[in-house]
Amino acid sequence: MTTSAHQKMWEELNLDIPAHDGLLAVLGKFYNDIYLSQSGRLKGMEYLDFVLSEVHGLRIKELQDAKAAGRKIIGTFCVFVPEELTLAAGAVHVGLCSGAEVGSDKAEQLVPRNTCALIKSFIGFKLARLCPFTESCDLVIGETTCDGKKKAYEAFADHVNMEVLEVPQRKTASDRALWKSEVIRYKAVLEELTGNTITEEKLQAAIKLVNEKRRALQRLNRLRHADPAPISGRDALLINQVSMYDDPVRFTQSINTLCDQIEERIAAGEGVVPAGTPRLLLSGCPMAVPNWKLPFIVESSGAVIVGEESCIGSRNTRDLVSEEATSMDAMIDALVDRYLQIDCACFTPNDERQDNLKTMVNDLKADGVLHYSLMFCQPYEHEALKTEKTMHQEQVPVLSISTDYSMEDVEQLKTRIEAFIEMVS
Ligand code: BJ8
Repeated sequence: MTTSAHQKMWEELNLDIPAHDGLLAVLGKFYNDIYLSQSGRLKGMEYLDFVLSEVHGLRIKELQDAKAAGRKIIGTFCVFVPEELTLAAGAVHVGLCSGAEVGSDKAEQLVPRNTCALIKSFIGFKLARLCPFTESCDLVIGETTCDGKKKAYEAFADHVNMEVLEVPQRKTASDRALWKSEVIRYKAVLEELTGNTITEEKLQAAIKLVNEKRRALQRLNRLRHADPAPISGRDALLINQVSMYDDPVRFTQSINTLCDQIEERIAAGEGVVPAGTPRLLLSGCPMAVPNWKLPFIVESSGAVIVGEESCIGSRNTRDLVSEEATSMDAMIDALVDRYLQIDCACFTPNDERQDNLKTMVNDLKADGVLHYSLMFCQPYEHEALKTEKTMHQEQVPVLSISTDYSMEDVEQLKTRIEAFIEMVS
């Protein structure tokens, strides 16, 4: 991670420079140990390494340049916020990562201690002045998914300019009507903020652009059906994480190039691990940058991760927006329907998640499922029990893990995961 070249920009963003330098140094070391130490990586991963090395550098410079050119930056925490509308309004859409423990002590001034690590992380990053993405945002969009987030946004709104979208908790006709009204409201919010009208042409182009990004990630996921696994779960997770904040056109091109290389590798019968290596599906809460703890433990314990049933994974890429619609109303309907297919644990009932999990286990030829919940995440901790039941019925081994961003439980997790891998082997 570069530290000096962008110092002035970080000062202008009012970051806490010494603390930020310390954060980059730790992240650089962490990345080196977890990512660059892997063998047999594809050439195309160099792009991802570069993007990650410049995550607080060149990407932030691009955001500043976009702002100087009159574009607005929209920060989000959830895959429910329609990126298509953001792009159609000429704004930049970035995910605010929230995958590190840093700043959690400060966050506890605003939210209870028993709040999940992801929420504490985004509040901590802001209060500790450590995230140049958050500081670059003109508007942050929250959503009423879990109780933890929606209450945290009340306190967070004192520190950032924010709007909260109401996401229903069920999927009945009246819930759909509510969600449609929120999508229309988001469109109006964007138009007012940017001063741009979202035309049918612009929205149609944005739908295609975001679909192309999702198609590239779907292609990557399909290639992971191969045995031996052609790419590590760590690298696949990184790709999904970078998809949240990189330029969508550049990202899509790079992932398609990477997929070309993966196809060559599969044709040659090669992989990152030997054929027959235990294959695990990771399922549960999103893993934001730099939350790489669990994949690293799994893949340094003799297994390979072949899929992520998560919002930083297939939950965000599985469904496309229909491209048939051309009128504004029909495109809004297409967006509403696509986003309501998201099987977040915040919904009740949420049986489609269990169905999607079974499909993934079969397609990926997974030997077992690792269900991952962040501690104090009620929705996913509840669904861990449901997932265990489904997998037992399917006779698929499952292990539920509840953890946070600290490193204190690494040895304990390693012991449990090693025993699980031995069992599925
Ligand atoms: S659509 S998964 S991105 S809400 S881990 S903050 S649920 S207490 S992140 Fe999510 Fe949107 Fe759903 Fe996806 Fe709450 Fe749980 Fe914390 Fe969570």
